[in-house]
Amino acid sequence: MVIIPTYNEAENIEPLVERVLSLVPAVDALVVDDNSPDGTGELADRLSQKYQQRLFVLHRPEKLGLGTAHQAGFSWALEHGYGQLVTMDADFSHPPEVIPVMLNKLQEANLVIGSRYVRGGQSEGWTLVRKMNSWAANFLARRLMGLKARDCTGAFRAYRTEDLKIVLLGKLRARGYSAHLEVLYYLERAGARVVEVPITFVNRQKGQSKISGGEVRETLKILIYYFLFRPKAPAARNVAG
Ligand SMILES: Nc1nc2c(ncn2[C@@H]2O[C@H](COP(=O)(O)OP(=O)(O)OP(=O)(O)O)[C@@H](O)[C@H]2O)c(=O)[nH]1
Ligand SMILES: [Mg+2]
Repeated sequence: MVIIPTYNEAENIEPLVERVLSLVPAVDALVVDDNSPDGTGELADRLSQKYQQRLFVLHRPEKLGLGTAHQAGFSWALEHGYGQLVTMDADFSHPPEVIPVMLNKLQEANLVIGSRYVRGGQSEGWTLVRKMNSWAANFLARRLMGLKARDCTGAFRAYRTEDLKIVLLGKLRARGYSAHLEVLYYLERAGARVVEVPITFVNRQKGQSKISGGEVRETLKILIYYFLFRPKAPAARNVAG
């Protein structure tokens, strides 16, 4: 199941879903839309008529954050019996052609990250400021939260659904982007095998960024909380077994 959270992605959602579903016949997709004012949710509904039993749409009443959108997708996929999950942005920054590589690597890992910060990975079309922000967030996540992965902030990931039970126990504090850090934190703490595959992250061509000052503040709070308290993984279960 490929989980695609959307907020105002009317220009992207149709071509992205078409590309993912045609490129990877083995996957289904779930759009998690937060009542986008630009009609992304209705577009996805219409598309789901065309791709019955392959494309599903979860509608939430308002913009509730990227982190909780992923969690809603995780719960939905668990309930519907999917064994492997991919999360990706709707704006083509995450190259769909890497999904089969990630799913292949997931055979021998608990988590596969589509990574900008391993050899062969890169970001294209980013300003220097944006690069520095991303670099700083990853530096601080590794230093303050003790994370081991190189790309801790990216949302292009493949998970085993089973492992996500440990992060779905209401322990995540963030509503927004920084929930990616928390999920990675708990998986690493539980002994997850994390593999990173290089991607070229392409800056969005259409639509607008949803990153806000609020996201930056929440990220700082998360970094400080995990630095100070180093919470244990919510379940005793070790995912590495
Ligand atoms: N459902 C839902 N989706 C969201 C929310 N915020 C962002 N998204 C989606 O999450 C993905 C990432 O958001 P972006 O705005 O692309 O964030 P970004 O990639 O860091 O920023 P850009 O580089 O400017 O694109 C996109 O598919 C958004 O539509 C939200 O509150 N709810
Ligand atoms: Mg984006």
